[in-house]
Amino acid sequence: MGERGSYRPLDADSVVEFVEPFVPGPRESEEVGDGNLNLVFKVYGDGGSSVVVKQALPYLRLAGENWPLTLDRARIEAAALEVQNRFAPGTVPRLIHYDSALAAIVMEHLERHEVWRVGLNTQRHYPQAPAVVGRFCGQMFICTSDLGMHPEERKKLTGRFINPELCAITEDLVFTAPFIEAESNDIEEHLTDEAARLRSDKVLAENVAILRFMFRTRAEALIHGDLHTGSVMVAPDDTRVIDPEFAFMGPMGFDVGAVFANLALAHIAHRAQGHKEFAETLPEAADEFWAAFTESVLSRWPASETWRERFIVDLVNDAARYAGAKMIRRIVGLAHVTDITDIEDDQQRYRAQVDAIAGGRALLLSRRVVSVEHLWTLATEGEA
Ligand code: SR1
Ligand code: MG
Repeated sequence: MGERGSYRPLDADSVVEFVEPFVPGPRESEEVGDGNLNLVFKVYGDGGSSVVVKQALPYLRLAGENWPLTLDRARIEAAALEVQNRFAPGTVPRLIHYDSALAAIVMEHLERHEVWRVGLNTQRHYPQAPAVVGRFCGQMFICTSDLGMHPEERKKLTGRFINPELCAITEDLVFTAPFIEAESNDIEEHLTDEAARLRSDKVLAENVAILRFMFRTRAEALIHGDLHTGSVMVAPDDTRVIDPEFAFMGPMGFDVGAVFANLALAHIAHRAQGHKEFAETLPEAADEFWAAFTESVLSRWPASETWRERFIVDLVNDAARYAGAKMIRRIVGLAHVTDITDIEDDQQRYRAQVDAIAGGRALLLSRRVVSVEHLWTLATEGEA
């Protein structure tokens, strides 16, 4: 198995054969993929051993075979896991094997973990998670940017992470489609007017075009590229960032903005449902994420370099705008978030959707965001 040209989608039987070198038999498998793109199997072997196998399909799982998608994303994910394990050890799953012909990755099975978004939706508190994700970002940004990596090595890294097709998905689904009439948009009927208002706002269109240009051109560091709360696995004593198939050398603010956007969406969703106490844990999570992130960055950067303070303030400002685009796409674009889609009461769901659009819009239209408090107020109150 694994020869060039021998790609075929794995199934419950063939995946068991595929992992033979890594898991002692007898083995059992189950397909558990609930994401938008790939097949994911858990394979259990003798003596309590187990692994996860993630295989790229030649199309987008969410849309079906009429939306073809490169298998190269499995190579990108394996390479990103390797680099993340090197620079941010303990914060991502261990990479066990990558098979290029099958576009499949064998990795550590995080048995005790659940997806952070699922934990947030069910009001389970994981107090360590925000700081681990903050440190993950800080370590990756310093170690893979010109701030911490030799320029020649960084340029080679850039070559390894050319990821045009997955970047194109983001350019389209985050920065373009939600702001125009697009077939891919998924708009609940009661949001027809709000979505039309977004499409007719010329200043918004201008700001989002600038943001898309920044996303396309700022090869600052190896970013995760899709760092929402569904890309984090949590246990009471352990947190791991998963799913780096969108990784490329891009703007740091995009990952930071993704974390803020998803915490803000969780807050807005719980607030709309009257879960006051849990909603109030989310601004704290945002603060903890940011404190760990800045601590991680500043501790690796000599204090004599005074521009580091300016760098951090500029980063919040970038992150605020990216967060705005990300919030809006999760309401009127393709691929919504269960924080909001799972709200069964129509009035509460509508409230959350309208608040998320207002937050996203306020972030995208803001002139200059200089602190996380400012960012959070815009995101969750829709104004400064
Ligand atoms: C078409 S794939 C939809 C979304 O799923 C991923 O998680 C990314 O966020 C992407 O935009
Ligand atoms: Mg993903």
